[in-house]
Amino acid sequence: MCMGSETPAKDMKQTRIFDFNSALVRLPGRSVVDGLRANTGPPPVFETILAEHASYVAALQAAGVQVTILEPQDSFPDSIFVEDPALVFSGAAILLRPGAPSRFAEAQALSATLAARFSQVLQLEQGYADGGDILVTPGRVLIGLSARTNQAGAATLQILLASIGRSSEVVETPHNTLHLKSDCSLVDEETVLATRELASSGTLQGLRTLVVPEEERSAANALRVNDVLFVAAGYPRTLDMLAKHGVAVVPIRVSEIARLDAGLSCMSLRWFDPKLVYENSSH
Ligand code: CIR
Repeated sequence: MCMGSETPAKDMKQTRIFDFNSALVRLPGRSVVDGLRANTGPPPVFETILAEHASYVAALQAAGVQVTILEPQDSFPDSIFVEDPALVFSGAAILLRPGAPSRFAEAQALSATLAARFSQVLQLEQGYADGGDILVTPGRVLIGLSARTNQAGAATLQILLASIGRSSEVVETPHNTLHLKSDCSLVDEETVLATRELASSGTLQGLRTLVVPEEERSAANALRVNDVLFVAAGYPRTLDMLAKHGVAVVPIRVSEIARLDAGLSCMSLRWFDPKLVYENSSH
């Protein structure tokens, strides 16, 4: 991968919080159709999920990210949503404790994969926390309390984050929302896309908010990767608003994945690996 810069590659570092050169994803297994979901609509179709996942991986690669694709894990129907069992930064990873019983052991299943990629792997030892409840902003890490993330998990996570130099804040997640990031996502260093409910709660203080139209709530889970913002396809007013804001938007179809209460951020773990830049520069 060419990083395209006049800076000597070995000196390159993450300059913005959403500059990523590495990501982990997990292929959906056939059991994905039995994943957790609150909605009562028809179950998702495996082949369509597979196709949506493939487009998502291609979009990450096109955005300049080297993607490691893990084998499916049929024993964990929701294991395609790798964002929930771990939290990663440049150089450090934290294994979380997912709050849904059927997902709890997903963190352990990621342990060796993370140990091979991060010099420091910390482990949450108490309470519960899902990665979907964690929004990393330039100033602080927001940890949303939800049905999956409790006070004990959030407080313990704050200690781990402090140990790797990250300040954090525990916030409320809107009622009836699965995860904090079901309702918001980072657009750029100063701006967050959010539902009206979250935007008016005071939680996002200090950040500019772009509010999604009420009928396009599901568009709030977007994903900023390098110079582009992935947004769920099918939400024209949100796409229009973001284009006017000046960000390069890449619509991605995730309507089948949405049947599992999931969106764009949950299907990957993303980070900047300075070693990868150095290795790539040597050949
Ligand atoms: C679950 O209920 O855990 C999955 N069906 C969806 C997880 C979505 N994760 C995310 O938004 N980070």
